[in-house]
Amino acid sequence: GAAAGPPRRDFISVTLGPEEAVGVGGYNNSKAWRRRSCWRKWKQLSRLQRSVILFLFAFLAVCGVISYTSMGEAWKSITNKSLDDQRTEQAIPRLKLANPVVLPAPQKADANHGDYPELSLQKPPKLPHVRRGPSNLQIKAPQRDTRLKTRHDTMRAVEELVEVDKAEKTEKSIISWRGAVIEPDQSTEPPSSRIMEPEKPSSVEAEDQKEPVPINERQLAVIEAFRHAWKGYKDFAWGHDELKPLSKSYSEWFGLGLTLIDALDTMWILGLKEEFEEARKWVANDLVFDKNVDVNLFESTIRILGGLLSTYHLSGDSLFLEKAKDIGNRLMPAFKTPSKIPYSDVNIGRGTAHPPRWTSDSTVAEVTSIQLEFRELSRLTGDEKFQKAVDEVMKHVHTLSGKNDGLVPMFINTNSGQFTHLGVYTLGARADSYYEYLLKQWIQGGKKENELLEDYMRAIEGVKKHLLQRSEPKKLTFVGELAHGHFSAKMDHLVCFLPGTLALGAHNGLAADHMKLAETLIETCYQMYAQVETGLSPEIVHFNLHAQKGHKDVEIKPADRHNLLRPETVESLFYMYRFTGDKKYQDWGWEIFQNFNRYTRVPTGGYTSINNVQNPSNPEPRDKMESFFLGETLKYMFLLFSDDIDLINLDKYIFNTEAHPLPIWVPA
Ligand code: DMJ
Repeated sequence: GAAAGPPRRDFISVTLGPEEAVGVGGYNNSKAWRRRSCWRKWKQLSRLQRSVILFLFAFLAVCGVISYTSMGEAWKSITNKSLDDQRTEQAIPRLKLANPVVLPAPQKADANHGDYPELSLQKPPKLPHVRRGPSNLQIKAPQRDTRLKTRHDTMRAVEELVEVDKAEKTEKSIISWRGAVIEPDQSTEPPSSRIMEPEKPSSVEAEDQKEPVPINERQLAVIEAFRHAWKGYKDFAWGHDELKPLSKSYSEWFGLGLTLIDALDTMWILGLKEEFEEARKWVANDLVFDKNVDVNLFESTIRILGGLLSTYHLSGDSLFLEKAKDIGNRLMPAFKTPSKIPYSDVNIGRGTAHPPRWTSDSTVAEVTSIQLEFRELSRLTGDEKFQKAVDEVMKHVHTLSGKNDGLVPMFINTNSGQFTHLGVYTLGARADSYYEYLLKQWIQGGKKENELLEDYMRAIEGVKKHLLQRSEPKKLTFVGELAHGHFSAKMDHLVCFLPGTLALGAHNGLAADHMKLAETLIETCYQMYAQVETGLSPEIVHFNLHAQKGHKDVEIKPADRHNLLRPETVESLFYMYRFTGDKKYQDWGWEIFQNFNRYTRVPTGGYTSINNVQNPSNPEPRDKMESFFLGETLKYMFLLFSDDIDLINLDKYIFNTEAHPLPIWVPA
C-alpha cells in the first residue's frame, strides 16, 4: 500500500487491508492506539496524497447532503399528497391527484400562484376498442421527421429512433407544473421553436397499409343522409353559402361557397370521392377571395381556413394549402387594432377591418377561438406572423381582470383590450369555445403551454363552483348562467360541447373527475333531446329547480324552440364513445340521427332548420341548411358510429370548433 513504501509523487495507491490494522506491537484495538496509528499513517502521506484524500472526503460529504435533501423533498411530496387526498374528500373544488406519483417540488417561478387548483395528469385510459385496421381512406398520422420510403429506410429510421430515444431517455425528467405532472414523452418543443420549419401534410405517408374497417349500417345511413343533403346543395345552391332547401335556392353570407368548403373533409372522411373531386374543381376554378366583402373573422377562420387546412392534411393536395394561405393573409388586417384584440369583421378584398357598427367590442369566444387554425397556418408556411397575432390575444386575455374563478365575460373592447359588460358568465353563446380552445391549443402544442392549461383548469373549477346545478325531477346536472350574482337555470344547446371537451381533457391526463362530470353532462344533453316531443333539442332550455307535478326537467320558452341542426351533443357523444366504448352513446346518437331524418329532411334534397321542436306534426321548417350540418353534425355522426379509432385518431388530431381535424404537432 501507499503507506508501506517511500512516498512517490507520481501516483497514489492506498491499500486498506487487514495488515493495516496490525501494528508493530501486535493487534491492539484500543481507541488511543488507533488514533495514533492513523495519525502516523496520515503524516507519512505526501502532500498530494493528503489533498486527494481530503478532496474525496469533501466530495462524498457534498453528495451525502444532496441526496439527503432530495429524499426529504420526496418524502414531503408523499406526505403532502396524502394530506391533499384527505382534503379532496372534504372540498370538492380541489382536484384530486389521480396518480400516486412522487411530485417534484414546484418550480420557483410558480410560487406566487399558490391559489390555483392542484392538477394532475393521468395516463390516457386504454381504449376498449379492438383495433381492426385503418380507415378505408388511409388517413395517416401527422408527418414525422423521417419519411419512410423503402424497407431499408424504414429499418434505418427505426435504428436511428432507438438511438435518439436512448439518448433522450437519459436526459428526460418529469416536468412538473404546479402539481401537474407531464410525462416528458407527451411534451414537445415550444411552438415558437418549430415555427420556422414549413411542414408537410399529415396524410402522405402511405407505407403501413392496414386492413380497412368495414363501414357499418349506421355509417351507411349517414352517408346516405350526406348524399341527400349534398344533392340539395348541388341542385339549388352550388357554390353559394347555404342551401334553402324548401325554396330550392340559396342564401349568401360571405359569398364564398361556405357549405362546400365546410363539407370538404367530411366527404373525404365518408369516402365520397366523386363528390370530393367535383368540389375540389370548384375550389380550384371558382373560389376567389379577392372580393370586396366583409367576413366575420371567427366564422371564416373556423369554417374556411379550418376546412381548407384539414382538407389539405387529409388529402395532401397543395391546392388547399394555397387557398388557406390566401384567406389567412387576407384575414390578418383584423389584428390591426389599438389593443391587438382583433375586430370582428374584415373586408378580405380591401384589406380593411372594423368592429360591428354599434360597438367597438369583439366577442370573447370569437377572438379566442381562431388560434388552432392560425397557429397551424404558421407551422405549415413557416411564417410566424399568424401564430404571433393569435398567441398575443391569448396572452393578453390570460392577464385580464374581470374573470370570475376563471370564467370570462362575453365581450372585450378592441381599443382598451379590457373585458366589457362584466358580471355575466355563461358556457354558451359568446363564451363557449374560449374554454374549448384553451384545452385544444394546449394539446395541439404538445402540452407545454402552461398558461393555457392553467386557465382551462381554473375555468372548470369556476364552472363547478358557480354554474352547476341539478334539476328536478330527474336530478340532471346542468350548466346554468350567472348574471351579476344571480343564477339562471338556462342552458344553451351550444354548452353541449362541454362533455366532449372534458372527456378529451381527461383522456389527455387531466383530473379524473372531469370525466365523471362529462358523463353526467352528456346524459343531460341527451335528455334535452329525449324529453322533447320531436326528440330534437331546442336552441335553449330552462331546467326546473323544483319538482312540480306533471313537469319534466326541461322547459322550453316559445322563443327558444328552434333547432338549427347543431352538432354539439353529437360531438360530445362521439368523444364519449371513443373514450369509454359504451355503446349507449352510439344508441343515443342513432336516436338523434333518426329524428333529424324524421323532422328536418326535405324530400327534394337537403335538410332544414326547424322552428318548433315541440310540434311533431308541424315542426315549422325554416328553409335553411346551415353549413355546419355537413361540416360537423354528419361528420360526428359518422365518426360516432365507427369502431375504427384510427378514423381521425384523437391522439394525432385535434378538431377545431367546426369539426375540422388538425394535426397535433407531436402526436402521442
Ligand atoms: C359552429 O359554427 C361551431 O361549432 C361553433 O363553435 C358554434 N356554432 C356552430 C355550431 O353550432
